[in-house]
Amino acid sequence: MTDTTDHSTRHNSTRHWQALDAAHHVHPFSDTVALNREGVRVITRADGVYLWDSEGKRLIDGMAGLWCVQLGYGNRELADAGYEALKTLPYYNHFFKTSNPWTIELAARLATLLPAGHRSVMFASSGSEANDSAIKLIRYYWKLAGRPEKKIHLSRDYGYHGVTMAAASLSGITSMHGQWDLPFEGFEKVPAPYWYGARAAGYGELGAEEFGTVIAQKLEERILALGPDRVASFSAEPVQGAGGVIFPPATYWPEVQRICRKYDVLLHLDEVITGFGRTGEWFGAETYGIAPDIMTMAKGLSSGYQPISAISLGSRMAETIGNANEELAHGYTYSGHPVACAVALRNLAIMERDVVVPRVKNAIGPYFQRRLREVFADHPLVGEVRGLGLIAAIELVADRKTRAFFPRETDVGSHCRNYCFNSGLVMRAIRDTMVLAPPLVITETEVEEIIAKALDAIDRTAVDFGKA
Ligand code: PXG
Repeated sequence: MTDTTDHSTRHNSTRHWQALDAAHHVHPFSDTVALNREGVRVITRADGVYLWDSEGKRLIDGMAGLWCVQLGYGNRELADAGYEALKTLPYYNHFFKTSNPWTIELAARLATLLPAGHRSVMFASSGSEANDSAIKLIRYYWKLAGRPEKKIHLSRDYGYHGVTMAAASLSGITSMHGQWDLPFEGFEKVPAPYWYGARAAGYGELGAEEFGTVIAQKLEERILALGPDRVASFSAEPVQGAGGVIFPPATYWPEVQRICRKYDVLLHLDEVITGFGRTGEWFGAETYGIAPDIMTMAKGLSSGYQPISAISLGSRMAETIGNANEELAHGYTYSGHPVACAVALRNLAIMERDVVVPRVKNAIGPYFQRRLREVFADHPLVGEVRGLGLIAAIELVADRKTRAFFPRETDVGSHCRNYCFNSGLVMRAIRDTMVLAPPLVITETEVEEIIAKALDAIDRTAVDFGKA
């Protein structure tokens, strides 16, 4: 019999939803058996920086969803923009020599915000699709440029670029590969500029600046070993997000750019997390002075209110691909979806009107970073606090002096994360690195609430692991 229940109206039915979820819904990045034993938390509404679950429990969202809700939840203007587009043109495509005003205006507005030379964009619906598209466009570029043998794609350990077959191949988080026999041939990794982990990784006592240069030069060594004629591209996040919130030393990006130019390797910047104000500039490219050949973005483009991503081309790629004189055999049903574009357009307009990005750079970002350091830098369980703008990491370590990590199986990070959830804070654990990336509209009072809850969780964890 068909179930005609309108589930959206069934409030306070946590167990009912948990049972249906367990029976019918497969969760991303989850152990189904373990999850269903525990029962999912059902999030039923959100406003500002807060979420509520079906039991009425309130959580402060220290992760802006999945690093994406720049303007916070419950933004009426974004909802209205989507509703207007839904009523006017809920769907149309760009395949039949057609376009629509929202897609066109979003592309034009992005062109005013993107790094120099980036004047054209292609749309998709997720970060993974954008990165998959970027790899295709890079391969196409080298074919058009008469160098089809350039087919090796370099990226980094701890890189996260998504889950499609190519994006997962680009990713350097090894647990993402085994189940699918990835990476594909031609996807190679170089080390990440993870200075805090340098000693544990056997690099000895290098200072951060020197380490940045040494790691960048590993890229050069790998290009030379593979043969510069075969290397198509280097893909990297300006700041590595899901791999552990890794900030490169100041020496890293200038050296990487020198190397890419020297060997004619295209630089693909993945701005899916760093884009749209996270580090205090519109893009991480500005923060670090990077001039990418191709860039991918998603998440904050619509504050997560609609699934939308974009690939922007620097002048070199745009000119070659734009003048190919043949059909570009790529694009999705939902590329440039009018509703998603309408919401993204309004999101960018609000960010500009309310000077959201300068506030991250000059006011709330510095406040957040200062308070995190004041509260956690000398904590007995904390090895390092690092961050910029509204993204930060707190390393939980076994020994502050030697920078020794806990054995991986101890899973101190998840232990701490569970305390956070119980006290009503969403803070993510990546290995034993506690991570925060709150909505960009967060207030100082809300920052204090996050810090108080995080301190309580880290104090309790310290007691449990004998570090109090
Ligand atoms: N690039 C980067 C830098 C990302 O962070 C993607 C690409 C892929 O985007 P889509 O939209 O296909 O998911 C991401 C996504 C986590 C977590 O646990 C991070 C992401 C996604 C899911 C979980 O930190 N980042």
